[in-house]
Amino acid sequence: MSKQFFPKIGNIQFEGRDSKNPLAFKHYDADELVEGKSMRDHLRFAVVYWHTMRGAGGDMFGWGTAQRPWQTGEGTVREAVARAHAMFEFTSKIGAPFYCWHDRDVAPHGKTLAESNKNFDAVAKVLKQLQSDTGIRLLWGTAQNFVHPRYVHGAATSCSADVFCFAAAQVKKAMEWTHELGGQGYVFWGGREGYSTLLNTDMKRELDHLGRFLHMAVAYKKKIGFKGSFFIEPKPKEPTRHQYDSDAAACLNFLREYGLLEHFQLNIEVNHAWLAGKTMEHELEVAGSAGALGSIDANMGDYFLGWDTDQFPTDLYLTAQTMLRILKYGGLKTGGVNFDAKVRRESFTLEDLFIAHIAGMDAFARGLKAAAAIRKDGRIDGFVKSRYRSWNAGIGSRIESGKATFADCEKHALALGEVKDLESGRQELLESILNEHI
Ligand code: XUL
Ligand code: CO
Repeated sequence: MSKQFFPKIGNIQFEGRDSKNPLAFKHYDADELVEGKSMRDHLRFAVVYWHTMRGAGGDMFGWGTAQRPWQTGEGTVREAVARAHAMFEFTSKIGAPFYCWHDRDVAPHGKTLAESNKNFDAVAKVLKQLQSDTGIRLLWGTAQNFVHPRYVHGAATSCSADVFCFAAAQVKKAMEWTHELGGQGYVFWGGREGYSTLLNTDMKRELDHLGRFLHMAVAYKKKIGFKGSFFIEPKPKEPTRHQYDSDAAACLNFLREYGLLEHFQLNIEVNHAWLAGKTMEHELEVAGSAGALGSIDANMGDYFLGWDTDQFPTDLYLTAQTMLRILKYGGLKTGGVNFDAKVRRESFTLEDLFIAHIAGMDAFARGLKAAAAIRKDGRIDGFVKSRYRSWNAGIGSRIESGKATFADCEKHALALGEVKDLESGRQELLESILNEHI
């Protein structure tokens, strides 16, 4: 083993709920079975390269604060290789089975595309070796098509065809390495695919270009034989004022319109849902009911701040309701619970990286257990089933099966005189049942 970056911290162990050790799991026991499946396999945790390795904790008012000994500031392949070792040491010690990257988190930008590709090849070879040494797998890869100034007007939706080609070349390369590293999926998040003012934007043309771009990606996937899933990650705003993939429904509509639906699923992120004015469970339900629930980016926002704060998900109501939806739709298959989350600027030590992931993993373990208990309890499900019972027979069933007409509905209503058996929605009762399990 090369130089250790976290020499004082060993593998994080499960110590049970009474443990006061900040560097131990209290609830996440990877081997514990929930609904007959291990927590490891339910949750499929992934660590991200960008926040965990690269985030320095800078903000608009101050420099980075984070202690990250692998960040020497050289911007070289040598530095990137050291960072890869730090990443795998961290991911092994925290006990996450997966990790995720953007191409440019892994290796430095070159002066030309050819040089960037060369840098990426050099570091990705090291990733391959580290994956085989540790057994850690790639959940998904993606291309960072938003940092470089050439992407100022977007990537696939840029007004410039030249920029489109750079973006396509980057995705091509990132897909190749995702495939080579056995990635379970590949993510498209529209970093700057959107606009700031319609005064300078031909929106229809930009959307057509995005559709073309994704069709090219589907064709290339087939060409190289990549069998992983394609995921689109909705986000309504930031960096642009209006991002095209604004929420789950908008993404599904876009995919349908451009004939892409069969090739994509969604990667739903909590903070993005909140920025769209939606709950995480709403977004999961929209994706799940369309058969397109692929993966999640686990984090949360702050109700008092209006932007993408990407905090570690520690809210048990959030994790329980997230896991309820995921279990309802049969669990995560090629997706996972990916910590697209960053420690606060004030939490700048190396230890905080572990503590934050432990907090998120324990919160998801509790959420999973609560969701399983709610399902076993059956009162909430039973209530919902019973609420719709008028559709199971008679006029309801004839409407559902497409046999009834407006005239039949009118005849039914006239015969009834008035609706007599409307029942309470019992929101407070259901919330208190949820509380019983949290
Ligand atoms: C940005 C975001 C990205 C994607 C991957 O808000 O969530 O990190 O997850 O490009
Ligand atoms: Co994300």
